[in-house]
Amino acid sequence: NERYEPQSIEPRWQDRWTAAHTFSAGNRPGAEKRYVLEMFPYPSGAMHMGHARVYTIGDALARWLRMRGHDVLHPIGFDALGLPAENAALKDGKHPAARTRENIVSFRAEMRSLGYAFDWDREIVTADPEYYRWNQWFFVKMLERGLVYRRQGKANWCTGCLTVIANEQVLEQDGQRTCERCQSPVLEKVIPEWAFRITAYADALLEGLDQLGAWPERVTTMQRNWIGRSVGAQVQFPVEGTDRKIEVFTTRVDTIYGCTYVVLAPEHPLVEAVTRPERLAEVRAFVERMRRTEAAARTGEGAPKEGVFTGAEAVNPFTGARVPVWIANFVLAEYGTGAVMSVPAHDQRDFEFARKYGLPVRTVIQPAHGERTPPGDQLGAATTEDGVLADSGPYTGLPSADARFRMSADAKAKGFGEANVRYHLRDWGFSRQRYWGTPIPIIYCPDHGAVPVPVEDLPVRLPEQAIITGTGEPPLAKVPEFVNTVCPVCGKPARRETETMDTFVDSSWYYARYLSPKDDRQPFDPKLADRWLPIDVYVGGPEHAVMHLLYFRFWNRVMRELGLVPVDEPCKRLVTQGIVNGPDGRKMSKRWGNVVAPGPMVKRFGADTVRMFMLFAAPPEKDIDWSDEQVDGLFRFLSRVWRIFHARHACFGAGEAALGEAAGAALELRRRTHRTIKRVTDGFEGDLKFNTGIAGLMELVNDLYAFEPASEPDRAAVREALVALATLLAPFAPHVAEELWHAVGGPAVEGALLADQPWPAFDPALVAADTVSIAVQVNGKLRGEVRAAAAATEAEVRALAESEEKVKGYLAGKTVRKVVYVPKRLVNFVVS
Ligand code: ANZ
Repeated sequence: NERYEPQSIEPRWQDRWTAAHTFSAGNRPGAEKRYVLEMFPYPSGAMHMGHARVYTIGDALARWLRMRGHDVLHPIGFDALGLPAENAALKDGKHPAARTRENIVSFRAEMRSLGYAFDWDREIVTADPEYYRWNQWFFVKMLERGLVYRRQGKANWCTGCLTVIANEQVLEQDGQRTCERCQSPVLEKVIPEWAFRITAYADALLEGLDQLGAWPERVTTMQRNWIGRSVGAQVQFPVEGTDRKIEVFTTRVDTIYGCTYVVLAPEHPLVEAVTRPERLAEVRAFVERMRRTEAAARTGEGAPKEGVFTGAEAVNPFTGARVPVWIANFVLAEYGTGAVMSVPAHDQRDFEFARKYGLPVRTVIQPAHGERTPPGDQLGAATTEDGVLADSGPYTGLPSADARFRMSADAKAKGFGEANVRYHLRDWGFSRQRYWGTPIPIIYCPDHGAVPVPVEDLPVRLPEQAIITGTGEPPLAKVPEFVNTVCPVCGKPARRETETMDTFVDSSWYYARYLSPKDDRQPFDPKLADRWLPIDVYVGGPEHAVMHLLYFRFWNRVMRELGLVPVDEPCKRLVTQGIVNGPDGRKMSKRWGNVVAPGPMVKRFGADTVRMFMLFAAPPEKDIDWSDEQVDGLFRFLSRVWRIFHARHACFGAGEAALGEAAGAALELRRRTHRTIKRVTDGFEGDLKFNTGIAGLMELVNDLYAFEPASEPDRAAVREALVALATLLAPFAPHVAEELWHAVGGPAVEGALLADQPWPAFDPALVAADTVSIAVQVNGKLRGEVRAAAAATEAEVRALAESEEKVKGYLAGKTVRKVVYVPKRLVNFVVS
């Protein structure tokens, strides 16, 4: 066929790969393993361009690694449980199970049509009881280890989703707290909930980041900040006239001589106890008002500082000074001890508050060099840097860091404080008052309390016939057949837990389930984990930096303690891909009417063109704009590739033996071929730069068009270029690559597939820095030719020429009288 018609060739190769089980993991037992994973899709809607991009990136890599001889695991599955499917059900009444089933069918078809090299035999769907059963199993194991507990927690209540959501799912912007999923306001609500003790791993997760050198720094930094380790001290301030003590957490105990007041969070348990009777009414009114104000509006940077005096005084244990006790909006009950010592001279928030309420400001830190900080009453803003202590009793003159160390030790010795470490990371509350999730395997017995379901009895199945109301009451509570059960301990009537698990539980360990997806005795086979883990390359969106990517690191550590996995960190290298915007440069969205779906594009241009666009538009990390012209350009490129194979079919039979004789333009073509092999290979190693590799292929194709073969060595050079071109295209445009590789006579063996072939090696000599051919004359007559580096010196060229076989004879026994040298052109020996 003269015309490139992807629609007529692509399905054929997809069938061939499937029939041959080409992408089954484990079929190269002797080879080094590589585990390439893309974040699995959430099938709440149809496949979009963002999916096409992430899977194309991972696929190119997986295909390339196979060609490099590795045993590659490249699985796929569906993250099927969770809120979006349930929210959609509220709108149109379609059962989430039916919706996800349908969407999965269309996802599979689209993924197949894009030619992804997935090992489909390992597909998992988290909504299957065979999968979520193991979520429940992990829950029970973690409960046994004290890593799961029930708490009376302040939870983030989404007013749209009507369920609790994790801290990580709350967006904070301009003093507004909204749900990342539905953009509704998020309120705080006190409710009982189940939580994972991820904070027990705070240090481990922090230290583990040091092993993740191949993760984008942006992501590790976000995780570091999210864990938020603060080294400081806890100090107790006795409250005058009572036996109560206010304990504060500070990272700057070196400033304590400048403490001029103490502040409690409005929710602090001591508020009522310390407030003087005459101030109680005012304090209560303030506290009540703060309860109704969203946390972000209270504590955001720009939020006005507000407070109320309790009438009480506390004693600074270092100085004996009495300072007033206030309550203020900017102190959080959940962080530290819920109380702070305020040092307005050296903390900006405290400074603004002090100025507003006329509280004293005392400078106690001076810069080590340079201009002195004025006394408190003349300060325009807090000076927050470390320095040298001033007006600080026995500590005066010490540098801040030394002072912190000594003061913590002294506090400890005197019994009013100690050094302390605090984290911003909170435990992971994972109870959801929703239907479409893993049922939490707990039974409430009147006599035995919360009893875990014995692991033999798992799974606790999600009933099909739940009524999804969206009222905030768990839908499972309205299914009596589900709720009513018996206590596993005593057999008396009991009730099941009706909450379900956060969908992030599903994605916390799915990468390990792929190892033995049908295992019904254990979550996965630990022996296979020994072979396949960690994930070598994980591709997914940067928006998962602190949710999924932190949870799965946590879960992996728990799995290691359970003896299931051999490594602390689940994933060596992370690639975070950029967004695919619409042609107008805006994020694709129904709202802008700029959505381009992959399905119709594949129908129109073929999968190979869509894949090429995804990889050529920019390196994986960068955002790209969908561009019809560029897509069209890539289609034209593949058509050009197609036509040059047809135009040069006379070269297909050329023997390799003639390659060595290629000279002149044919040699230049060979050099281009080998340089292209190097360039495409480099694009896979180190930083992923598929785009420059593809640009190299374009140049190679141009050179092929420009070269008319006339001799057997010429034809051999063309054939070499064509075979390389097809092979190098294989990770990017695998269908057309197979087709052309077979055409040029690639397969040495019947039934061979390009996808299985070794990746080509380049000849370093042909790749070396530019060379030039230099004519060698003896007494003005052409006697030979040498190739030298373009940058070679006269002496080097002369040495090369003298050792050239054909020239040697003319020089033998003669005396060289003179050498004429024209750089990059000619060397002439004048002899007698
Ligand atoms: C006195 C002080 C003086 C502070 C100074 C800072 C500068 P990170 O680094 O985030 O851990 N703080 C402590 N608990 C708080 C709470 N529950 N709500 C609001 N603020 C709280 O921050 C620790 C610092 O934040 C602590 O150190 C405390 O203020 C404040 F020149 O104590 B500092």
